[in-house]
Amino acid sequence: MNALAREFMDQDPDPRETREWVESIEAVISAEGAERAHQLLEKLVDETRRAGGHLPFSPTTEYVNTIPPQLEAKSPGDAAMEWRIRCLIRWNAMAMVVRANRKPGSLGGHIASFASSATLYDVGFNHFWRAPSEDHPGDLICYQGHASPGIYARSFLEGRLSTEDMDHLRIETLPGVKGLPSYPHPWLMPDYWQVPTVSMGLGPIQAIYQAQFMKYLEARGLMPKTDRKVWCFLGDGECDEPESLGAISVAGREKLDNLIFVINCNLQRLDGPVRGNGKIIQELEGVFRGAGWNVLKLIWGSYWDPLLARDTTGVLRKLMMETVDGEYQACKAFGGAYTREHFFGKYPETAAMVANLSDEDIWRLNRGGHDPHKVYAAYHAAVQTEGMPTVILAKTVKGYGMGAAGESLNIAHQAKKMHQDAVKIFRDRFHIPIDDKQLEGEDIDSVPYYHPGKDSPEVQYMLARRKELGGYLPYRREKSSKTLSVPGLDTFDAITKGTGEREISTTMAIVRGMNLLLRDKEIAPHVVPIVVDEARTFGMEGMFRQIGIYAPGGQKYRPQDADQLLYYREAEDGQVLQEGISEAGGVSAWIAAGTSYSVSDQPMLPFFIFYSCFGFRRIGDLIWAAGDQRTRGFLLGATAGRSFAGEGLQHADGDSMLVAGVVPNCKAYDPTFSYEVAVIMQDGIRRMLHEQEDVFYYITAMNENYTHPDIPADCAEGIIKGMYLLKAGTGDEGRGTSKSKGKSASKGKGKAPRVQLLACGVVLREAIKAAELLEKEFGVKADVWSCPSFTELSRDGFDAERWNRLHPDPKEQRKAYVAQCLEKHEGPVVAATDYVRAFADQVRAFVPHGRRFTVLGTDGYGRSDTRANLLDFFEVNAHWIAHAAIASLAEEGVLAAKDVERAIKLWNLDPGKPNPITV
Ligand SMILES: Cc1ncc(C[n+]2csc(CCOP(=O)(O)OP(=O)(O)O)c2C)c(N)n1
Ligand SMILES: [Mg+2]
Repeated sequence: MNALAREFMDQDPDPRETREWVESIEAVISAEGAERAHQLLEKLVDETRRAGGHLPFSPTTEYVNTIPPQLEAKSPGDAAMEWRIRCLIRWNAMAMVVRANRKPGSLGGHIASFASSATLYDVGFNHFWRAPSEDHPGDLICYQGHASPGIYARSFLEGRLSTEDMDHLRIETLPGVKGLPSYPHPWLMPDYWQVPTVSMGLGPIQAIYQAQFMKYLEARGLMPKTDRKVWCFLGDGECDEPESLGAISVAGREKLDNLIFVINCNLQRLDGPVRGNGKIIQELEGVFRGAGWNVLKLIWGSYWDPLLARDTTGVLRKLMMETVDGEYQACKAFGGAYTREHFFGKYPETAAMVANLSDEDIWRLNRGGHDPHKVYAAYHAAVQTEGMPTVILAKTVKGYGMGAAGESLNIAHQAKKMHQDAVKIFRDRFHIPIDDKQLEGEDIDSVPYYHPGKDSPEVQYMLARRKELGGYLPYRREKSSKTLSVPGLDTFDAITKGTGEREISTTMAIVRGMNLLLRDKEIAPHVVPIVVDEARTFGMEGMFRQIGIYAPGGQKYRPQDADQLLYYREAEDGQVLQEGISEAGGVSAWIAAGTSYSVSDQPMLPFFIFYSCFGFRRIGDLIWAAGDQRTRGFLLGATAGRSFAGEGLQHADGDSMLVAGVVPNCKAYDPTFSYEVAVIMQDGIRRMLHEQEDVFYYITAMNENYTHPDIPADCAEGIIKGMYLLKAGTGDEGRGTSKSKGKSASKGKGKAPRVQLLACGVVLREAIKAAELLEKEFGVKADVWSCPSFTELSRDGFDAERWNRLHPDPKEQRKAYVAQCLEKHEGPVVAATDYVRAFADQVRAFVPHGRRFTVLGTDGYGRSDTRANLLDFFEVNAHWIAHAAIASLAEEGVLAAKDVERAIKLWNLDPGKPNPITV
């Protein structure tokens, strides 16, 4: 809206006429209801627009609750009882953190966040959230990570956690001790936490795709249709993360009415106010409404209702709208008298409204998120909403109840210590029956936990509520009740057999592998191919027609290519998840599918294929979250490696294999031949679906086309462990006597010089060529090892090394697999990959003692060119590998410096060429 239009809108040239219109609509509301009034207004707006009045209407509404008091659903609960329970939970959550910080080491933890959201959680636990049971698949709750002390405190009252457990907050390394992670980590509490959330933004984006996947399972007939929901709690500061809001339009577009966001708008983040000079609730209202969400503002508690009812002129509402969050925060920090003067005092009318209230009364005017009645009404409306997701914007006070120790103070987030005076005030405020004597001193014992006993009415009430709602929460299912039988390697015959003359890429081999699975009756329905607008790039468009693209509501248009065999088929029960250009969305969908065995007791087999450069590098944190929550499935990094001939620079991934290797339960492979792909896939499916191991796979796929040999005998175990002998250097005849041109600086007769070449991915084929060159030009015999996983090799090696340090008895000593392989094959070792040197260098320590180890890799910025030129530029092609082999033989004294010089000349290597990492 331009300034002129705004001015026009702000002035009222004819208040009488305005009044008449308002009265008319009031009459409609009282006679026919608000919906009819809404309908009439829409009609009027349409008419105005048709006449050229294209003024946009505000996406925001007044700064008051969306649900008016007369439409609030009433809670069936015992309000007094629930208040007492909440007080106990608040106390124990505070005690947990304060005690942890009175121990040596001051272990940290958070009080203020849960203090602001206690009511939001309690109403959910008492009335809305269903645990999985025979009658219901259960809701999925994403808790705001640093509110976890409050969740533990509830479990403590329920008897699920003991006093000792509570005292083990952030003590997670003591043997035999069940430590409680300060944030939700399924890895550490696998029967409790479901979704790791505290990396800000990851909770919300995961919640959206979990909700999408629940609908997907229903649409495909894999789960019955139910009213289960995904509830996601997030902070108002957290909304600044792109991941928090970046996918909300997906939820709006797909009408995910099984999704509810509760944003705890305590107006503060870590450093200070979220929007000191604005209003975060209004901002979020506009954003979510624009994305097609049902927005429920929950700003004011019941004590405000009489004041708002008396606000016939709208001046209080105007004041509410004008006041910025920084000022609202100050009101809660400085109390009733301050609020009277600085807030209500702004206008005589509002000052008059509170003239009869004491400062105490003004202080008690509560915010919506602290009023269980209002929270209940909002939740009730949210679960009834059809056709759109709901966001509840709940206004709260950060550090509620902490008084001078943190309430509404800028330092609230990090306040984890409370002195005894503050502890006593907290006790009084929440009526905890602990007497002063017990609170003497400043040690751990002077902040005791309080449990009223398992037979107390409070605990009995809590247990009864949870029984009614299907059981305890949080709860995480560790294993699915269903175990799928796994196809044998013979299922993959089509890719374990060689391709003959036909040239294909490993990407094609992987896609073929997926297609073979889609023919397996038992596994097929569980396969979830996930793409982010790159299906065609990777040759997966055949799946569009074959199994369809999931489209809630089905395909409502005739696709442009409808007359073709492989047309773009969208379907309500489509199997492919097409997430558009969003790797964060794709991986979140993959997490949802890969945790479905736990969330829905429905094991699935997701394959998420993406440009490898946009994987670990771009969405690495989500992949860590996937590992933490024991996601099972395949990540496929396509167009992998630095020598990918495409777009250059950051498109050229030279690091994903290295980064994948640091995620503990990620098995990372860089296969070269289609049979290697088959072996890895088959074993992965066995481990994940049959053994139900909590691992996931990262497999790279190349777009380079070449012929693939038949699977050699007995290679499967080596492939899985990370290396096997692919081609032994032939014969053992005397040096210089073979096809070599006798030019080597041979030092006497004897065995031919020998080297070991280790490689993977596209570079393995260069190593094979290098072996031929070495033999032909220098009479050097090279054994070529295919190493699909340097990562697995290094993990095995470090494990053996550690074992040996701890078990010095020679009889108990273990040998790293790399050493076992190489010790029977002599000569220096050269490893080369299409990744940074550090990747293959991981196995250096396990190369048998005294053997020279040279690593070639592709360190540096990527660039575009042909594959051949890139391999040359990064010094990992056959010539550079062969040259490195000659140089290492020379260093060992087996060959001479002039052999190295000859190699340089022979293969046109430029000694003056700058190191690729510098250019
Ligand atoms: C990605 C990420 N960046 C930073 C942090 C550190 N951090 C933890 S809590 C917090 C403030 C959270 O504020 P808000 O979202 O408003 O939550 P509140 O505690 O106020 O409910 C920050 C910055 C984090 N956990 N994750
Ligand atoms: Mg906040």
